[in-house]
Amino acid sequence: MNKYLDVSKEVAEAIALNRPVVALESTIISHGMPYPQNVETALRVEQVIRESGAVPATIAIIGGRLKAGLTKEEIEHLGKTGYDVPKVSRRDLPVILAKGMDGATTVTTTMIIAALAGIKIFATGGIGGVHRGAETTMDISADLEELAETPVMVICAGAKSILDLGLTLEYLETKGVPVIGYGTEELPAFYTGKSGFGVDYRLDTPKELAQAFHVKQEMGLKGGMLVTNPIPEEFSMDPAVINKAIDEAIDESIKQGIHGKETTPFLLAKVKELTGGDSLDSNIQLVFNNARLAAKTAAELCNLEA
Ligand code: PSU
Ligand code: MN
Repeated sequence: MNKYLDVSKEVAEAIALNRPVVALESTIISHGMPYPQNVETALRVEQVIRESGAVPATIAIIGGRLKAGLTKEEIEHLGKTGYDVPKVSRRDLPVILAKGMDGATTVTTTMIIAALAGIKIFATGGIGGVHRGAETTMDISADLEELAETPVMVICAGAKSILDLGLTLEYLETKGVPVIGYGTEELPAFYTGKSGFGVDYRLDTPKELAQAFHVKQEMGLKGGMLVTNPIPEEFSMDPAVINKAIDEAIDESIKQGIHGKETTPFLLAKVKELTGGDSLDSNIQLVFNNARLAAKTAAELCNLEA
């Protein structure tokens, strides 16, 4: 066990008994949604995972300790503190731990901590990727490098078109990360099921997802797998409305000179503001949808590993 890692009793027992566990990230709590919807969603998504037969492991850094499995109080603390909790990516880990600070984990650091704890399936909303204009800014999320390195399956609703989705797919191809569409041949674009870009493979059942991941592990190929699960039709947004908001948010971020780790949280908040909260409802629903698929896939993976 890593010396900086604390795994909650419930999560440790489930792992030891080969029972399904699903990792959840905490930047979505502190930086991805406003309070109190962030805390409500974080607690409800844990409930959804339990109802689907798995144990949730929400991941964060508390007092300089890597945590897999948070208490309700810890989730509330992260949600209430919001932007004042540092957003922690791979490069931030050493200093945050050395100083004994709290941190919200992104997809990158949630994958790192999940892998240290022995958790293989992780559900979230959207991942980071290659930003629009990256050819000059070089703003490419560390999430993509992590998917190339760390053996965790990330189940998301694709990526928001705050990113350059075409370049994000090219980057993942170069890095050898399989991009799977769950029940679709088209990469979902978070708020809508349609991006106009194709995925690498379409798989249609949790068992097929687990089998593909299992083969990758048995082969000893490093890195994870990206599963993109379209938002349910009834919660998907009008592409014209959401794309207009995204374009405006990006213009505003350029005008204000936003850069680095602030970019993604700024764009997420701005899009929410411009769409009057409709995007938040969609965001919450797609997280639940991903959590259900992750729980079922984790159960199938346990069967294969038994
Ligand atoms: N995209 C979303 N919601 C999020 C994030 C991204 O739609 O909450 C968060 C995730 O934690 C992701 C991180 O890992 O932002 C990526 O940040 P950056 O682009 O700075 O790498
Ligand atoms: Mn960035």
